[in-house]
Amino acid sequence: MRGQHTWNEIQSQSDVWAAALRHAGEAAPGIVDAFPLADYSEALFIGCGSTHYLSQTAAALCNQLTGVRSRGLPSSEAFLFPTASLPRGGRPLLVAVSRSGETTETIIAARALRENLGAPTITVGNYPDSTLVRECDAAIIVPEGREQSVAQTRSFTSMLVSLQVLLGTAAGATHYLDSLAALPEAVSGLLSGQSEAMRQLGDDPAYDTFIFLGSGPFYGLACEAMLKMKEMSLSHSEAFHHMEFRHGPKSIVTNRTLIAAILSDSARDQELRVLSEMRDLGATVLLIADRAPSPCPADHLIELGTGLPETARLPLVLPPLQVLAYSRAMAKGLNPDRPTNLDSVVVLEE
Ligand code: F1P
Repeated sequence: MRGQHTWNEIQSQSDVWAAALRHAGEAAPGIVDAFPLADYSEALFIGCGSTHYLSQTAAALCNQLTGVRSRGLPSSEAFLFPTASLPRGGRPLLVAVSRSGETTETIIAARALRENLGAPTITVGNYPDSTLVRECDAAIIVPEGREQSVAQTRSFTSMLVSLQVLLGTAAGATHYLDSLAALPEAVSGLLSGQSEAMRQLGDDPAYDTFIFLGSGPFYGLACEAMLKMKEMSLSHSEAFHHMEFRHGPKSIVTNRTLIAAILSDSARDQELRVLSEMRDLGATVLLIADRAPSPCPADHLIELGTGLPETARLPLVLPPLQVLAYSRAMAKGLNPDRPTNLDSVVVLEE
């Protein structure tokens, strides 16, 4: 049935996150012992498409948890513009994020950094027998996150949970690591409680433009949600940092604009001000918050209610937005399992 794989993959995230916690919990201590972050000039996270956006979130999270300078880059930049993107001195630790472990750009970038900068390479993904797993120094793999669908949903969040465990272990943040154990049950409740509301919102033909707002570690996730909406439903969708949206892009807001906003802890008040202004311009606002603000500048609210800090609750913001994109695609008669023009892995002629 049209979209069946995508729906099942979205709905299976609770079990997949439990598996990610298990696999990453087993692998992370050995990786951190072998490659202590303090030994490197920076942490560099690379990926393509969804995994580029995941790299951006991982870099922000690494900075927050460890204080080690971290950056997220598209894999292509790392080898096509080395002087613009790589350090001249120092030795970075490279984390190559890739569901398949077969994306040519990420393989080339990992080889180049190892050969040119002597960078140790760690890969995070979902396929144990991949080229990246064979060629990298260490790997965290969550096979349970594998998908039939082209668009990443549970694979993405399984890699995010794995990165949270890896970076929490590197930071020695035991309380943070303990808090992650709540994620599988939290996402189970979230999916059963919010999927219908997100299906209805996705079905609503009133919207022709979808804006996703996220700041700090949430920006990469806003970009991923934007990509899901684009890949699955072929809709006009864009992602911005909350405050950046005011500096020009807000000019496109009409009463057919849906803004999905991820509320942080760090910039909560400023983010709420932006949403209030956008509603005055006619936008409809879907707000994802851990606890409901009062007053609440939103037309639709998803209250996560975890009590977890922003660095721990990161993956929870995605499943409702995955359902939103899925429902938009289904409402338009599209098949989210097979997005137009897309392949599950981009393999280039070398
Ligand atoms: C990277 C990627 C995906 C995208 C599509 C094409 O794959 O760009 O992010 O959704 O499937 O490939 P990978 O390196 O994460 O396997």
